[in-house]
Amino acid sequence: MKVWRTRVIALIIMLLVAYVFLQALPPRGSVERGQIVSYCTGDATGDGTAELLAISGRGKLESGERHGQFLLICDASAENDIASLGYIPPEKIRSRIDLSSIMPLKVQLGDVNGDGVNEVAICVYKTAEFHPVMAKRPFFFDLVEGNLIPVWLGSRLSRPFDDYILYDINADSVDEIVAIERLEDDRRVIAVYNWRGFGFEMLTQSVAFDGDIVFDVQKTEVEGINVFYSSNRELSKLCFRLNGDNLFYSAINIEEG
Ligand SMILES: [Ca+2]
Ligand SMILES: [Ca+2]
Repeated sequence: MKVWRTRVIALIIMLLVAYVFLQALPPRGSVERGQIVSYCTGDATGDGTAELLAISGRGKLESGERHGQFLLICDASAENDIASLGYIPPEKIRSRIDLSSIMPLKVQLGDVNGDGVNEVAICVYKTAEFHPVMAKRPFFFDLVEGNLIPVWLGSRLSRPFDDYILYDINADSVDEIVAIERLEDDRRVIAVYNWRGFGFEMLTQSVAFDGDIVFDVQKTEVEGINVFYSSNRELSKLCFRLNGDNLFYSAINIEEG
């Protein structure tokens, strides 16, 4: 009798452990944090409510940079789920667009043409008709009824770029493209582009830098384009601002840790 009681208690404990374990697993159809390559939130459709846009997938470029396969259109509240649960639950995913043929690396929202509605900016990795090598290219779409409608599928900017953000640097309520570009001698410049109705035209660019530049992705109180610059094992933070048509920067040294 005693043996049976012990076995029953052991079985109940095992079932409880299994139940707790299954509860902790993401439900079927959810997208885990590790599968999210890039995401942003904002009003992607111009209806006054925010969405969360995410690129999901497990691809990797030769450089080690991650790329995805899908663009997910989700409820904006999915941002909290990514932080608290570690995944986007299936009921928050409204649609899933297959972009595997253009290898998406990054998704951003910004109004680059000044019509008051955000465009969906997707950095893709692909060849172009007149530039048949694999490279990062800036694509812009409108999101209409769950479909991506091309606005401008750029084959390139002025030079190969490492990364770009959308930022209204001249405070005219229209976002500019701000790109970290590579010169032929491998130095970097920050270049700013404006929409001109048929494409983007360079507004201004910075001096050239001997070293690596990456955007500071933390939202900071400092107005301007904030980047980290590392050169000769020294790390500094640079903040770029426009003065007239010229791009100036101030620098703060940071202890490299
Ligand atoms: Ca727009
Ligand atoms: Ca602007």
